[in-house]
Amino acid sequence: MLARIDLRGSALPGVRELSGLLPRAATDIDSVLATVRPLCEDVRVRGAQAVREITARLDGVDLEDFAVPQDAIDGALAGIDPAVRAALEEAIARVRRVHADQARTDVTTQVVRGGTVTERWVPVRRVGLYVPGGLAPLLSSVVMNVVPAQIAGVESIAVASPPQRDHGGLPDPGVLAACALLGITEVYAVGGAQAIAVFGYGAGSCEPVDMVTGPGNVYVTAAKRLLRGLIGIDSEAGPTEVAILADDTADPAHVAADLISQAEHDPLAGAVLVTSSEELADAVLALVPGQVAATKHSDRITTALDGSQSGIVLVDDLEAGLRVVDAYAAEHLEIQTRNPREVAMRVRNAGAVFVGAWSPVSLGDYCAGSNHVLPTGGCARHSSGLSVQSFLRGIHVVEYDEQALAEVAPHIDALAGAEDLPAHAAAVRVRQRA
Ligand code: HSO
Ligand code: ZN
Repeated sequence: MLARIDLRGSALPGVRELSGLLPRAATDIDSVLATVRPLCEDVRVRGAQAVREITARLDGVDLEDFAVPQDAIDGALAGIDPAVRAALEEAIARVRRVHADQARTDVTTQVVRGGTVTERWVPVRRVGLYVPGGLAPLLSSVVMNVVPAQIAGVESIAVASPPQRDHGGLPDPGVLAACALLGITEVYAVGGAQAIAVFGYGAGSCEPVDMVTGPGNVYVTAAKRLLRGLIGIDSEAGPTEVAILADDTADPAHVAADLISQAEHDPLAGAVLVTSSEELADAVLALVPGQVAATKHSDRITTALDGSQSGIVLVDDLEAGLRVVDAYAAEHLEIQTRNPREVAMRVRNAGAVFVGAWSPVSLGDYCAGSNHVLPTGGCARHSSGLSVQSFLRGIHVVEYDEQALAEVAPHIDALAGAEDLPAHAAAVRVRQRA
């Protein structure tokens, strides 16, 4: 349970070597591509009939039409537990508040007299959101994907989620209720790689989309990789992970609970504590078995915490701890140290940072207002979580008048000459009066 990695006593290695020493799941997308490719191809060629057969084979459900009828969406909302409805409404309101501040406005830069470049922010027209149903029906992910897309101005949003045998072949009712609350009327009961293929190629009543977002298992991720280019994707999400940077002021019961909370997602989930306090490490290790035993999904949590992707990293001091968490680039990073806000502001690499004792990862998963679709597997070194920006494209609109072009023409001439592209220069020269 939670292996120890002791990095104390000698200078830390460079970032690359350091990240090799840290626990992390290795997901092999390539190995499932061979399975996923023919399946996607089948959906492309045979459309709805292929979807029906694949769904019968993989989900054990025979659906004449995988489009979810509106009355099923409305019915799910009517039947939802009022406490869950209230929680979804609160989550939607908070996520909207934060994401409204991400809206972009067009900016025009006057480069020279008579020459402007305007950056137009234009939403993607049609987006498909995938909501997994496997180990947990992630209704909160509906909120995290739909809200930024709506604020960006995406005009057409479709949701796909696996059919559930015990719900008459419909997606999870909580997922449908979340769609209803967000005004989503186009929902498909289709899961896995086949859902991504439906979005990419179109099938049945589902028109092709321009972009697919949302988490999923390794098959979903492989399908996203295959179709990338034809469609845009948010990211190739790997198993979820949390890192906690803590000192001796952290409460070990909080630390243990937060490590366990993310381990609950997946046997491959990563939970990593980075600390300079041996006492804290010992206390957390002592608390984890009891907390795990007391929780519902103790099997997969145990697998996750025992796995080589989880562990406790001991460091000499906070500075070393910061270097370690930057090298790890966690999807979620909690700071449970003295002056946690100051420490948080020094972090370079993390998908989202949770500051102090009262901001656990679970808050961000549901109700902080932040987005929970975040870069995994170290991608936080170069990528951000899902946002309004994810659904926008910046289009430069270039407008020069005759005089402004004439003034810069010699420079274009020189650069085109240096690149041995004389037709480029000629396209400017042909516009110049003799
Ligand atoms: N922790 C997950 C999101 C989630 N948690 C959904 C619960 N439901 C990835 O950020
Ligand atoms: Zn979570």
